[in-house]
Amino acid sequence: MPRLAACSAVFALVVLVGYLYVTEKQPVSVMSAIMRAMEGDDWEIEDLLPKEIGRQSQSQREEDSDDSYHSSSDDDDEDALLRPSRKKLPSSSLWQKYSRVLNRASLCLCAAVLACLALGSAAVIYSYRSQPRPELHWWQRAVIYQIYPRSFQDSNGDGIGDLRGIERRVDYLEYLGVEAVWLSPIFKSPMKDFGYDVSDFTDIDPIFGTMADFDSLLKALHARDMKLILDFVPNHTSDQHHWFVWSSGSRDESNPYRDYYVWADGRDGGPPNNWVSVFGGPAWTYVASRDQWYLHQFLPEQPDLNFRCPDVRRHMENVLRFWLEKGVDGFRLDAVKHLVETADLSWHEPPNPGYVSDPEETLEQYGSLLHPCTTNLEETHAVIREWKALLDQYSKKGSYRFMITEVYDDDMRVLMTYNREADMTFNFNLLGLGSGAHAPGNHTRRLVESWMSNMTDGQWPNWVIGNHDNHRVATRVGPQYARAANMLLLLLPGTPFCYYGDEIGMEDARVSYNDTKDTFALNNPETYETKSRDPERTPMQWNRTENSGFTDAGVRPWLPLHDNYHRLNVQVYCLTFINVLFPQTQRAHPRSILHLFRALVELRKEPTFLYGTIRYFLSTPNIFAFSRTLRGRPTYLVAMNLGGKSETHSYYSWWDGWPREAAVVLTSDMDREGEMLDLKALTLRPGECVVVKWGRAWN
Ligand SMILES: [Ca+2]
Ligand SMILES: [Ca+2]
Repeated sequence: MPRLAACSAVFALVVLVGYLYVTEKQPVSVMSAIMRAMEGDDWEIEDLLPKEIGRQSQSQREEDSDDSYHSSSDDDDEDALLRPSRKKLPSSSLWQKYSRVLNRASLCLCAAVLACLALGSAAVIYSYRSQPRPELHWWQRAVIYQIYPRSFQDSNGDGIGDLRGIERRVDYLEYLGVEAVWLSPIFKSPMKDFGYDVSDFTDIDPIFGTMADFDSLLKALHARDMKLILDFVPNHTSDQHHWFVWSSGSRDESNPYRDYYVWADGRDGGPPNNWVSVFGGPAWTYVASRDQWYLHQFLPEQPDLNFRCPDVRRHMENVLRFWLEKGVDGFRLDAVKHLVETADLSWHEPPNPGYVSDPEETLEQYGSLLHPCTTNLEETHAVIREWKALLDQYSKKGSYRFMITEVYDDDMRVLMTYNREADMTFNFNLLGLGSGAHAPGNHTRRLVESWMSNMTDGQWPNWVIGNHDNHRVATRVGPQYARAANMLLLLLPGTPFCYYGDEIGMEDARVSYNDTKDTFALNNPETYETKSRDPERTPMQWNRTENSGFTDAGVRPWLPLHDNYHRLNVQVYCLTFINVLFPQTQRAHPRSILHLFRALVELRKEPTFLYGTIRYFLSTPNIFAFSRTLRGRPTYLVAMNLGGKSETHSYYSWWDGWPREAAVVLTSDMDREGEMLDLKALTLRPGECVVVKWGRAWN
């Protein structure tokens, strides 16, 4: 619309100037002619015509006068004496007709010019007047902070984080500005997969505390207007869950839990089919008491529930109701694409033609097969839709109950199907973020664009740069790019998910095999370092004291701390000469990554970032730049250099209304705020990201 307005105005001006030019550059005569016409006065064509034509016209009229006007009245003669230069044209003259036509045409033209100017002005005003914006849900406005409970804060000196510890850090969460917290599983569990093997879905594991501790934490978060999202792990239970204990006891019809899990008879002395576990090796384990095999798409200690059994569906719905009644604000649904399997358990899964085997792997790998029998079945989608409907019932009671699903899949159509069924499905595209020499600028644009362009109307985007199953972003992209990665996370359209510690740039710790706790890694001793998820799960680095404030001094934390915790922590002392004399904490240090994160959280509250559209302005092998625009609000340009060398580009664009200079709002090093940057030649250092803005709010 601004472009339409500008075009209208420019068109009007061009027409006006052009018209004035052909009228022998005599704007005064044009205006005076208009005024005379409006006053009903007579006027001459010479006023409007070029001089040659005017002179020709004059001589013609004199000839005509000799021939035809010799009998004009005395009054006319007197009038002619009074106004000798403005003799009337003969009524039959071609020039008179021409003058009338031109007279009317000029009036119409002037009216059109004025109309165009008015239209242009109105369009400009309209385009900059903001329209009412829809009310966003809390999960659309919030920065959601993922806490891995074992590693956030220990309160009782056993070296393992717990609920009371998290409550002790609620002030920190409020300080960060995050408005929702997602807790990885806290339910009763033998911890073979650290809480993702649940033995009681409606009780708290003693390692994390009690139900009273949970109630207290929920109350503390709500008191600060923060929401709590729980992990819901529906695909499987622990093999210690009483359902499985009963189910594996016998296959007699008298056993009420007989069909709670996916049981099948063996084939040729082996498992029922060729299915492989996500963690490697067969997805089936034999149980002698039933003389049958049970399915586990993950660890053998995580038997898959049978979602074709109505009682299982009913029980799992009741689990959701239990926590909803307690006031929990939402759920993250774990591994949902694995929920339902084919009814015929004799089917084999086909080999993956694109799989390249690794000679070091001792177990058959999940990637060696395609998985049409165990993932993304229509019945799975039906279950998810049922749960969404259940949450919607509770949403009507006054607070929205949020649901996000976890699905790792390469097919964007599959992901968008899940995205429509829940409020969102996780967008893991940015886990593929790169840096340095591998064209990370263009690559980042592709990662962002592929999600945004595949969403349909009404869907809401989200972004993840780290979680408990993937190496930390500062390790993946390099510490010098961690700030830019956080800026990308918080300034793209949609909801950002921040993994604990990424706000201070925590890095993967090196965990020896002897210290390794992740069963996935322990099952693959030869390749444990590539498999282990322990490095991204090490304790939160709060300060530089022993154990970094995570647990008491002298206690052995459940995983070793990263040895950089002395210099990289929430309350770090910067060991420069100045700071030795005047110690500063990261919280106090005005340019720390922690302060950058908080500034980003604040900046994200600007309506342009909450509601505005994204436009991909520039991507090169090193640079990714996008703008965020919202009618009636300032426009922002976010430009980052994810490559290995400095690059200078022009970000000026007259056509888009982008100025030559714009004010810096924020930079990754927080050192240029308030400066005016020359957008015609903006240089970005490796890892540098700048946010500039122009325009002003019209409401
Ligand atoms: Ca503890
Ligand atoms: Ca399943």
